[in-house]
Parts: sequence; structure tokens; C-alpha cells
Amino acid sequence: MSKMNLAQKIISSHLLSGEMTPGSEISIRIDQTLTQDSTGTMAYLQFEAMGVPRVKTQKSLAYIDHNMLQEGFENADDHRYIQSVASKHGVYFSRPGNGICHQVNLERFGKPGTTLLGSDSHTPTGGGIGQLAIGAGGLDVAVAMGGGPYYLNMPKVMNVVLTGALKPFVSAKDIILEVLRRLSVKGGVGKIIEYTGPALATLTVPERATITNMGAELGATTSIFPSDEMTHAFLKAQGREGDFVALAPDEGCEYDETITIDIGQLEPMAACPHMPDNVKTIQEIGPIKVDQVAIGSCTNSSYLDMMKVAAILKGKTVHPSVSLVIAPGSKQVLTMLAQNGALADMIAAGARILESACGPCIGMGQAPCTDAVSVRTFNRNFFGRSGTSSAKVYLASPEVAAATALTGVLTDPRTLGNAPQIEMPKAFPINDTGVLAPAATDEGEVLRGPNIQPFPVNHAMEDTVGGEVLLKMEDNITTDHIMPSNAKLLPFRSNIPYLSDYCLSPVDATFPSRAKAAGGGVLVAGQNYGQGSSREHAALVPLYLGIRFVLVKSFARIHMANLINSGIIPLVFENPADYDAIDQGDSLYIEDARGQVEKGGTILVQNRTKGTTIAATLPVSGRLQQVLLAGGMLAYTKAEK
Ligand code: MIC
Ligand code: SF4
Repeated sequence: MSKMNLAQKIISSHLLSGEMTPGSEISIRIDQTLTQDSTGTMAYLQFEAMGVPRVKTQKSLAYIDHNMLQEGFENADDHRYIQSVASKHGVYFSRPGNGICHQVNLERFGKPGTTLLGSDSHTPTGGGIGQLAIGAGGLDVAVAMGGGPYYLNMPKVMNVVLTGALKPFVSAKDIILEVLRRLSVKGGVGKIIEYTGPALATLTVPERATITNMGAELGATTSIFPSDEMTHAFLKAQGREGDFVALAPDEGCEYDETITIDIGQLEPMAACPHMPDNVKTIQEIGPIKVDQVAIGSCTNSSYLDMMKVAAILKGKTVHPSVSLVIAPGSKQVLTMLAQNGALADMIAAGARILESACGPCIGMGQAPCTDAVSVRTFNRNFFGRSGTSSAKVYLASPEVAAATALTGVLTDPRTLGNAPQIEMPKAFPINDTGVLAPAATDEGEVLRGPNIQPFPVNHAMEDTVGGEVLLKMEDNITTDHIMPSNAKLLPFRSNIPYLSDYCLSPVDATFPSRAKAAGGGVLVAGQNYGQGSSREHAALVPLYLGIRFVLVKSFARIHMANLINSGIIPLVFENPADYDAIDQGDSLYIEDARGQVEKGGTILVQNRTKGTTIAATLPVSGRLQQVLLAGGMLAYTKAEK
């Protein structure tokens, strides 16, 4: 490959094995890792199980930002466990209150041209700074911390050419909403989205990061921008000029696909309930009555976003029927708002200020009222995720959210008059005391509370694998369906037995008890099964319940990797019409499972109830066939040693 696009350049400079042909397995070296607390407990338990004394990456960070409500001892115990285990093994610890992992990592640690693997699906936020940043399950991140390669299928690279310039009150959020509208929540599967074009000269790093962040909702492996003058200015303002390198695709390089968006044509938009690709313009949706407005999350909580909100709210009062909550993304952002008076403007307008964390985005508090309409600057509006199953969540820009908070109905901010002009600061205030350096040696004690329970470990594959179809599901089942996370359940992320009583409960509340009574079984679903979060709990809990294989029309990337790591066989219908011929309650079995998985390709599944045979594809390569035969990644790695 003589001329390379940017994604290919970074991959080739980190390539450890394989050929960069789309679809074939490659492995890459990982420079940085990040974990957050809701996936981190499991990642560090798995890291401990690997027996590596100190991390081998350039920098590994453990953030605390998800489980912030401390209703009982559980979350605080998990924080203490992560702090102690991080220190012992050489991982930097970002204290609770320091901010949302992706926002802080962008500000303080992300470096253009490096690779970042994070146990959170929004890790691609780092693409805003020219980093190849990928979300993965906790076990994959644990392996990378131990110096191991990260395996993935070489993605196709899709070029999104941005032309024109945003009109007033139209923002970066509208660009990614437009990409979602065009490509859908499965349009990015197996792809890296690379942004180029003349409009990039107008988009700052935090705006780019909004776009790469929500690229996760396309199902993309990651999204990336070049590292240019904007990147230089941002790094310089963060006192990190030394981390800058200029990076761009080669002139005349090739892409697997290209689309062009004239961002000057865009209008304020929102993703309507309950999918991030259900995008309409604010004008099309109309002035629906709104009960809650929530501003923040890793998508839209930068200084720039918060300043736009403060300017719109300044001197006005939040509508009496709206509850407005605002969570600035990091200690740095919150400090700046406090120092320049913008925080006072928000408070005076009637905003409820939340700590710098994920908060309502993952249902940690601020569940809206029954049947509420909630307008959020977040990235996901999956059914039930807000904590109120009857609520309808719309995803929109900070400008739309702030305007709506003032009027009480969904509002096109262009009706407000002049758009606020916010300058990027020349120098951000630097105070890294919220990040604790690890101990110099691995002699420290790891502090575990009673909430830390062992995780389930699979056994080597049997000769016959199968059981009853315990649940037959539709398309686009998310990890929020498979393993819901809200203020009541998030404290139990280190307690798989507890979580098992809630598995798939948004789809069918009887599933956990039926799975337990049957002693396990199999799952059947439609397209894009497992989209959303990187939480490996969506595989570990089904493993605990005895799920042996999952047969679907297609998988989301991270969830499929998590199933394989847990030793649950992922299978894809060769003929999607076979899906229709299966009923919940049928008995599906793979005879000679070891032989069939060893051979790979087509796997024959017997429907013993209907007396039929279904052809399914095992969508994995040689190494992963061995992982499945061994009963998952940990068993495989131990056998390798
Ligand atoms: C999310 O946005 O869904 C989360 C919560 O950040 C998850 C991680 C988790 O489930 O803990 C993600 O995006 O991976
Ligand atoms: Fe946190 Fe929400 Fe971002 Fe997930 S999407 S990391 S829950 S702010």
C-alpha cells in the first residue's frame, strides 16, 4: 500500500500480525488504555487473574465516573478496590469528581497517532484528537494492559467528506446526527469512519470529539479526524504542545466508501425515541411539551458546549414545567465555568448542577417522571435507559437543549435571536491533582469489599451444545436490554450472581427465572444484536445463566467479542428466513460441536422440535475457534502459557 489513509497509517505503524485487508484478522499494539468504574471492576479482576504484576502500556488510566451515587457501600467499595488495584499494578487513577473518562482523556492524555483501547464503547472520542481509539470488553483491555496485542478484523475505511460551514445555532451534534440518519445504527459495523474535507478547518477538537464519540452509535470500530492546526491549538492550550504530531491521509489515498456532507445545509435535529438513528429536524418534530432537559455526557460536556448553554440561559429563567440538569464534563470545565461566572448564570436561570460524571446518561439519578419527554445532549436514547421505562428521550445539541429548557417545548434555537460566539481558550487551567500516580512497586494491598464476587468462568466446549430457545428477540437488541444498568443495578457490576436476576428483563421479565429453571439454553435474535455498551456483563451474565450459543441475523462488534471471550458461541443465520421458522421454546442443538467449531465456516444447528436443520455461520477465525473450544479467553490464555 503506497498511499494510505490515516486509519491505515496508524494501524500499519502498530501492526503486530495480519494483513490490512478488510475483514481479515489483524492484531495491533496498544499504547494507552482506559477503564471506567462500571466496567473496570471486572477488567481488573480479570487482569489480576492473568497474574501480570505491572501494566506494560505507555499509560493506563482508571477513571471513576459512572457509579457515582453512593446509596450504599457498594459503589464506594468498588472505587476503593479500583484505586488500590490500579496503584499496585501501575495504573493512573482519576478520582471521582475529576470528570468523565472520555472528556478527561481528551483534555489531558490522548495523543495523536497513538492507539487507545478503552473498556467503554465511547472510547472513540479520542479520534477527535487524531488518536486511533477503540472500545472493547474489559478482558480485552486487561490483555492490552498486560502488553498483549489487541485482535480485530481489519475494518473498511469510510471517508466522510465535510464541506461548507455550520450555520448559527447548528452544531457538531447535528453533523453526527446527520451521519446517523444516513447510515443507521448498523451502518458503521466493520468500518472506521475517517473525516476529511474543507469544513475541518472550522471544527475545533471538542467539536470533532462530539462526532467521533457518537460514531459509536453507528456501530463503527472507531472514527478519526486528522491531527492539524486545530489539534495543535488544543494541545498547546492544554499545555501539551509536546504531544502534537501532524497527521493526515496521503494525498490521493483510497477509501472503501465515501460520502459527502455539506454541513452548511444542516438544521438543528434530534434523534427521536428509542434509537439514535431515528433522526428528524426540530421543525419536523414540532413543539412537543418537554418535562426534563439534561445537558452533559461524554458527547456534549466540553467547555465550548457549556459556555454556549450558559450564554443562552444568561438572564433568563428555566420554564416552570422543565427540570434542567447540567453536568459539566470535567473538573477543568467546571473550574472554568466557576471562574468566569458562567456557572452562576446557569444557577441563576434555575439549572440543577450535577457533579462531573455520567449521571443521568446511564440512569444514575434524574430518572424523569412517568411518560416524560426528556431532551438530552447525550448519545443514547435506548428504551428504559433513563431509568423511567415510559419516558421518551430525544437526543439533541446543547443549543437545542438550552432553548428548550427556556420555553418548555422542543425549540429550534434559531428562533432565539443571535447565536452566542464562544472562543476556544488560548490556555486551559491545568490542575492534574485529580489523577493519582500509581505506587512505584506492586507491593500495595488490594482492598476488596463484600460486593466483589468472583466472575463466572466457562469450561471447555462439550460435544453437544444447545438447549431450549429461552427467548426469541427482534432486531437492534441493545446491551441495555441484555444487562440493564440503572441506579439500582449499576452498583452490582462486580456481582454477576446479583445481576443475573435482571438479565434481558426489559424484553421479558420472566427470562431470568425461566433460564434458571431450565438450567440454561440458547438465544435467538434479529439484526445488530448487542449494539451499544461494551459491558461484558451482557455476556458474563448470560454465561452465568447457562446460555450456550446465540443465533442471530447479525452482531454488534464489541458484544460479539465479549461472547467469544466468555466461550458463548456466536452464530449468524446463513438464510435470514430461517429466523422465522424458529419459535421460542424450540430445542436447538449443535451435534459434534467441537468438530464443527474446529472446522469453522458453516455450523449445522438441529431444531429437534421441528425436525429441521439450520445452516449458521461461525463468524470467527482460527485463533477464536480455539478460544471457543477452550471455553473462553481466560481458559485459552492459561492453556497457551
Ligand atoms: C454506556 O454509555 O452505555 C456505558 C455505560 O458507558 C457503557 C459502559 C458500561 O456499560 O459500563 C459503554 O458505553 O460501553
Ligand atoms: Fe458515561 Fe454516558 Fe458517556 Fe457512557 S455514554 S461514558 S454513560 S457519559
